[in-house]
Amino acid sequence: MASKVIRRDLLVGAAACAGALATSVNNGLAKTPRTHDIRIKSFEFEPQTITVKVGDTIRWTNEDLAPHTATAVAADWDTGEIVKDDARSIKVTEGMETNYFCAFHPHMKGTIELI
Ligand SMILES: [Cu+2]
Repeated sequence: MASKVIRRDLLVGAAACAGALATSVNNGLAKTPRTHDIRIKSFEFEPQTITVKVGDTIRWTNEDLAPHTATAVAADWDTGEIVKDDARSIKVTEGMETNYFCAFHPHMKGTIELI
């Protein structure tokens, strides 16, 4: 019993060290890719507008019973169908279309602000 507790503490300590190291390394770089989460809930993208940088990842998670997509208006990217409780990610690339909608429910719209 006691050894298990100690082992868990060591793991937490190691994870904290790795996190601190990653932070200090990243501070020296201009770009730190981020993952931006968008919830699809009640037939809306939430948040509807997000601000991202090239290299970041956008992840849509569907909390509705109905399936949805995040599809670029110019059709240059598409998550494909996202069923309930599933998530799909798209990596932000230079010049990608920033307006998107749901292919099944075109009134659902979202905007990506690329900086
Ligand atoms: Cu939809």
